[in-house]
Amino acid sequence: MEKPTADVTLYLVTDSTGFLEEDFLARVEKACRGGITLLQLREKERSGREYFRLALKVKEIANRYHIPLLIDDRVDIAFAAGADGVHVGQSDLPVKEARRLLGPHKIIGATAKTVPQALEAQEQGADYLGVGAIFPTTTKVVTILTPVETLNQICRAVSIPVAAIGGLNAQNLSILQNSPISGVSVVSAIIKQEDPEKAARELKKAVLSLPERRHMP
Ligand code: TZP
Ligand code: MG
Repeated sequence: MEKPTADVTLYLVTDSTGFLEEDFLARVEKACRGGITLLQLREKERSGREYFRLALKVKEIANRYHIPLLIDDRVDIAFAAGADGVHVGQSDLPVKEARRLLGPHKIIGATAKTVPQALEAQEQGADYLGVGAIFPTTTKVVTILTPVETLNQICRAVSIPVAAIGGLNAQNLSILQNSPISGVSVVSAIIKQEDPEKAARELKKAVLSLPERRHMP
């Protein structure tokens, strides 16, 4: 089994809150059509059973577009649903344990807000890092703002791809002009837009034109 590539260029993190399931799945599919390169199913309110059920449906869509699907927080659900990996935060299982459970062929992403956290995640076998929040966000999350300077220091400290996250959209992306990030991770800027396909396409164009972007992997 080959390990899928963690291309974080345009990384959609989902939030199904407030959408009927059919609409939510249609939005995910539109985002896939719009050119997202990586997808994370992120559910904070659902039971394990419901998270799993939705993961199977989202996996079916992601497969059709050959986009790797990661599951937020839950290694068990990632494994059970046959997802391509997991994204763990600082209060979830350590990267090392997630790696031990999932094996070498799955993608493991980790949240890092400081250089030591970033180095630790890399050392434990993370494939990429999510760093933020860069801007205040309207998505339900427990986070603090990460200065762009810290983001840049993290990028320079590690050799794995870094995705910036938090309140980012095509209009404010220029804040990352001098950042050696590999991509951006967004929720609202795609999933909550009237036309997620168009939103993804436009955002991707903006990401691809960031002058310091590091093309990884
Ligand atoms: N982690 C830091 S900010 C955030 C997460 C999951 C939410 C980002 O959502 P949005 O809507 O792109 O600001
Ligand atoms: Mg998490």
